[in-house]
Amino acid sequence: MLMPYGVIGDAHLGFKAYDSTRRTEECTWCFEQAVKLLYDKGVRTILQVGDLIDDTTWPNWVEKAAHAVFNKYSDINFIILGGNHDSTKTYTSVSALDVLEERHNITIHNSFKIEYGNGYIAIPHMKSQKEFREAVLSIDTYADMCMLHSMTLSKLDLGPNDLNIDQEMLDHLTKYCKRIFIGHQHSPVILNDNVYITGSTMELNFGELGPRFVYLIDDKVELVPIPQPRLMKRIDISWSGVNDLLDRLHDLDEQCIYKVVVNYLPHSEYSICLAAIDSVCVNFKGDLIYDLIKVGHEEVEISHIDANFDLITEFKHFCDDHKALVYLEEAIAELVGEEDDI
Ligand SMILES: [Mn+2]
Repeated sequence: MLMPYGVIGDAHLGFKAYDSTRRTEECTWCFEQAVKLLYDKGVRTILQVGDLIDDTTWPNWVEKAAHAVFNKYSDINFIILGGNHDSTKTYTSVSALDVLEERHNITIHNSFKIEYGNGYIAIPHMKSQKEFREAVLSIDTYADMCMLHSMTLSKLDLGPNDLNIDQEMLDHLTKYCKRIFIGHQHSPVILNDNVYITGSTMELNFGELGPRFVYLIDDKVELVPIPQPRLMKRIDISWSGVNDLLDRLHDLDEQCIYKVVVNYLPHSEYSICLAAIDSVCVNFKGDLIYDLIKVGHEEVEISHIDANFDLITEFKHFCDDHKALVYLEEAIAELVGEEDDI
């Protein structure tokens, strides 16, 4: 691989949010900015770490816009990894990603197994955590860089769509690859000098806000911020009537995307709040989503979930704490005894 080269994170081209075509367009705009930033620094090889496209298919107009970028930068060699969004989910049909390979300046790695390129290792999205883990631990070839698409050191109980690289896998990869770039998580994180979670090219939701970067790799790694077309802002309001709500939302900036969260809303005033906020939405030319939280349903902020617990043990503790439930426990034990396959 020729130095310098660049790395770009999840682009999610065709991203659909808030029923906003404007936001979908901005997604392609951010991707183009990312390419341009690297191009202007002399980069002619760009690796993209998965989820270039938001789905296995994309609207015609998004496809055209993406091709316009690839045409404009036709002397860039794009090396693109299959992510969980754009790999062929049914494993039989063709993904829009695979069709992109017909372009002269694009190489796609989307075969559900490890592929070795010129100076790099590509680990695309795979069908199971087991295959992913075995594949990573089987690597015995040295490379300048490795790209993959997964959660990193996650303690979450992952769904079939999420792969996870654990510490053992990461240690193994680090032995063979000088630099590791990981796509999938949308907020960028530098784990150490060698391991980068790239983050997406655009802020995609209110849970993952913050700056976005492209990565310029020469002797060292330089992070270059990607400009964002619109700010995403969250407004928290404790309900104290319609007038107060309308007051707080009267001068919204069209250059922002808002999430309005109304808390402590009495059940009896839900309808009037809904009507008020709908009237704000109708008159606002930007994008706004809202969450109306009734009294007794306060939003729980989850910053960390450790799913390493045993459900039966937890249930036993629960029963111990609630003596009245002891009969239920016995009843369940009896049932389990009767039917082995429960
Ligand atoms: Mn992903």
